[in-house]
Amino acid sequence: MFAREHIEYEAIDLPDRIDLSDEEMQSAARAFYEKMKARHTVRDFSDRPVARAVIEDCVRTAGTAPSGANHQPWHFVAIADPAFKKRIRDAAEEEERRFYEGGAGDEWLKALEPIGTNDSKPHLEDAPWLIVIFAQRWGYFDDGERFKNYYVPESTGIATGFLLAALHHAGLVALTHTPNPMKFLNEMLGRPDHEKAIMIVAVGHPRDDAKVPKVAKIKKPLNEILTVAD
Ligand code: IYR
Repeated sequence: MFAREHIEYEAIDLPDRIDLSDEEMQSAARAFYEKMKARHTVRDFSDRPVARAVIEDCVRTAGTAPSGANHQPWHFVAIADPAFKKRIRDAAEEEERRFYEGGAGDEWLKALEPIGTNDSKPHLEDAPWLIVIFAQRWGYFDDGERFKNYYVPESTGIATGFLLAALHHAGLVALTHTPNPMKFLNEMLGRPDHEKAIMIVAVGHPRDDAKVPKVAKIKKPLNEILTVAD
């Protein structure tokens, strides 16, 4: 996407300035916390469809994330085609069988016990959409010359966070899924070798009887996650 004329520094006035009073700021911060606190990772999806335009806007939001040198080293593949979803499920379950049969090692499997995961991944077919996030090790100028990307895991991680927040804000639920290894996704989705799949996000509406692991709702208190020097 980068043309060479975009690689010189030019400043513009800050657009979209937000000017809240201290009180408004406090209530905005609290309201957003309350909103995000109500996000749950859900694996039981209903068959209610989700419009493509909603997925597109959520990916647009992900694409606004900050990134190393603004290279935006990500690509999203959104899949609704049932045949495609089945192929992804079959391949992911094959990987997962190896993982849960011991490939993960005892400590990792023990850590997953309270989450209740196993090698069965019906959500990869049940969810109306799967969004696969690819991280790009390098990019290309318009003229085809290759350039290096920086802070790729950090940048794609932030974009994925934006995506999850956008999906939640749109009233959807999601499940982050990380089959290991994920190389099969490049071939299946026709993505080039310099891209690395980092996550599959299953997206949709929760089933009426959807459950979440009880422990998932225990979040560390602020004094454990924040140290203040003021
Ligand atoms: N990739 C596996 C295992 C897994 C790993 C972690 I760390 C989790 O928090 C949950 C699952 C799977 O998706 O089941």
